[in-house]
Amino acid sequence: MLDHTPNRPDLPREIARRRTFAIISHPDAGKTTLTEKFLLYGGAIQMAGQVRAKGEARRTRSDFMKMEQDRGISVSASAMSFDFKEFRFNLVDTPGHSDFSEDTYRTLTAVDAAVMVIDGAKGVESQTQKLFEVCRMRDLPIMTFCNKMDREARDTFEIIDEIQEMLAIHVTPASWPIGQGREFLGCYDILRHRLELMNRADRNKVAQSIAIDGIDDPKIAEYVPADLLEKLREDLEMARELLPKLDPQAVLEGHMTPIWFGSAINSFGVKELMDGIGTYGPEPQPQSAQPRQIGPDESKVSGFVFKVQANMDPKHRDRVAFVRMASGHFTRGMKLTHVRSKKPMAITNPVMFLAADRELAEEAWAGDIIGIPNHGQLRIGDTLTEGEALRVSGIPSFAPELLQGIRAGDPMKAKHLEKALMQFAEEGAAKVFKPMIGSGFIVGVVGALQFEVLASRIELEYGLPVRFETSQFTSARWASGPREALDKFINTNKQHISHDHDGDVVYLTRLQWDIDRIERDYPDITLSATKEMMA
Ligand SMILES: Nc1nc2c(ncn2[C@@H]2O[C@H](COP(=O)(O)OP(=O)(O)OP(=O)(O)O)[C@@H](O)[C@H]2O)c(=O)[nH]1
Ligand SMILES: [Mg+2]
Repeated sequence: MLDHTPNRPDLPREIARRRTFAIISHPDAGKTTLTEKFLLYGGAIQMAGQVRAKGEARRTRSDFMKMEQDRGISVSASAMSFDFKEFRFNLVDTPGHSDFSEDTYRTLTAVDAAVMVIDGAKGVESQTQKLFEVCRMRDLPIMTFCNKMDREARDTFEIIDEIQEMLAIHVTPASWPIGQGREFLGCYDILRHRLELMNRADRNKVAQSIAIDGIDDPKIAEYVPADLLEKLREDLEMARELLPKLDPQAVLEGHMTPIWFGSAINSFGVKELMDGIGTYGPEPQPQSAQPRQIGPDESKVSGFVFKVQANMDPKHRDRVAFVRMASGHFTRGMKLTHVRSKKPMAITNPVMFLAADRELAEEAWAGDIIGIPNHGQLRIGDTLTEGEALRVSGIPSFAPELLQGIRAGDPMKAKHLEKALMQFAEEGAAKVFKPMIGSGFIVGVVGALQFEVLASRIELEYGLPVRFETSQFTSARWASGPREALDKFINTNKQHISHDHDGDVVYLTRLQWDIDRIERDYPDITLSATKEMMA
C-alpha cells in the first residue's frame, strides 16, 4: 500500500512539484473533454479539440485512435505531461467503458491521485463506483469534478450526499454552483473567495474571475441576480453547518474528497480544479515493490511499465512502453537493468508525451511518465532499475471472459495475422491462444468491445481485414506444474491445449466440469484464470 506519511524527508524540488494523476469516471462523464481543457490551461495547446469533432473541427489529443475518433469514446488510456504554474502535471486520460477497465485499473497503479468526474445530472454511476473502489484499495487521494453544470443538474446537496453515502468518503465543497441549467452563472470559489463567472459565448475562454470579500460582499449583487444570490447565501450557510471543512491531510489519506463544480466543455471550473490538484494533490509517492518499497527520493533511478501501446504513430511501426518513474533523476542515454531478463538496456530515445506530440525526454524525475520505444522487450509489469532486483508489484491482469476464433479475410495472410496478434497480445490488448490442433487463433478479452477495437486496429495498422467466429471454447486456464507432469497433461489433452504469445500452456474448454476433472486427475497441475504479469 502507498504510504502518505506527512513527515517523510523533503523531496527534491523537481520531484515535489510533480502531480501524477488519472482522470476516471463512468463513460461519457467528460474525461477526455476535461483533459483537453487541462492541456489548454497548461499552455500545451492553443485551441481545444472536441470529442465528436465534425468536418474540419479539431479532435481531442487523448482520443488519438481512429476508433476513438469515429465513436467518440475512449478505448485506451493516454498520458500527457505539461506545466501548470509551478507544477508539472502528468495526467492519464482513461477509458470509462468497463470493457476497457483492465487498462484503467493498470493506470491506477501508476498514479498518485485520481480526478473523479461525475455528470451533474447523473451523480454516482456504476462504473464510478467500481473505479472508486480500486482507488480506495490503493488509498489514492481523489479530487472530484462535477461536470456538465451548464445542463440541468441535480441539486448540489443531493449530489454531495450521494457521493458521501455511496462511496463512503467525506465530501467538502471547494466551489458552489450558482443557478443551474440555462440559468447556471458560475461558481462561488469557497477556498479563495472569488466569484467565477462562466462565459457561454466562448468555450475556450478563461472564465471571468472576481475577487470578493466573503459571501456578504455587496459587490456580488452586481453580478448575481437577487434570487440566485439569496439561494447561494442560504446554501453556503447550510453547507457550512452540514458539510466538513477541507482537511488537507484527510484528502491526502483518501478519506476526504474536495468537489469542484463546472463545465468542461465550457472550460469552466477547470482552472480551479487544477489549482486544487497542485495545492492539495500528493507529491510522488512511494511505490510498492518486492522485496522492498521504492521511495521517490532515492537517488538511484527506477521505473516500471504499466502500459504498452503498439503503432501509436501510424507512420512509424513501433511499440512504446509507458513507464512510470518511481525514483531518482533519469537522464537520456542512461543504462538501466531490465530486471526480468537481468539485461542492461540503454535508454537512448525516451519520449515525453506532450499533447499530441512526442518529444525526446532529456530527463525525467520520479513521478514522470515517459515512453520508451522498444521492439517488444518491455512488457507490462517490467521494472527497470540501476541494478537492484526490484519488482514493482500489484499490476492487475484480468481473466479473459469472452473467447472467439479469428481469421484473416485472406487465408494467404495467416502469417501476417499471427504477427499482428502477437503484438496486440504483448501490448495487453487481448489474450491470444494458438491451439495445438487445427489452424487459426483464439482471442480472449474481458469485454466485447475489445473485439471490435482489435478488428479495427488490425485492419488499420496492418491492412488486414479479419473476421471473428464463435469458438467451441468459453474458458481459458493457464496450466503450470513440473515439466514431466505438464508434458503428460498436454499429450493426453491435445484437443484442449493451446499456447499463448509467451509459449505458456493454456487449457481451453467450455465446461467447468472439465476444469474440475483436471484438478482432480492431475494434482501436480495448477490451472489459473489469470496469468501473472511478471515472470
Ligand atoms: N453539456 C455538456 N456536455 C459536455 C461537457 N463536457 C463534456 N460534454 C460532452 O459529453 C460527451 C462525452 O464527453 P467525453 O469527454 O468524451 O467523455 P469521456 O468521459 O471521455 O467518455 P469515455 O472516454 O468514452 O468514457 C461529449 O459529447 C462531450 O462534448 C459539459 O461540460 N457540458
Ligand atoms: Mg474519453
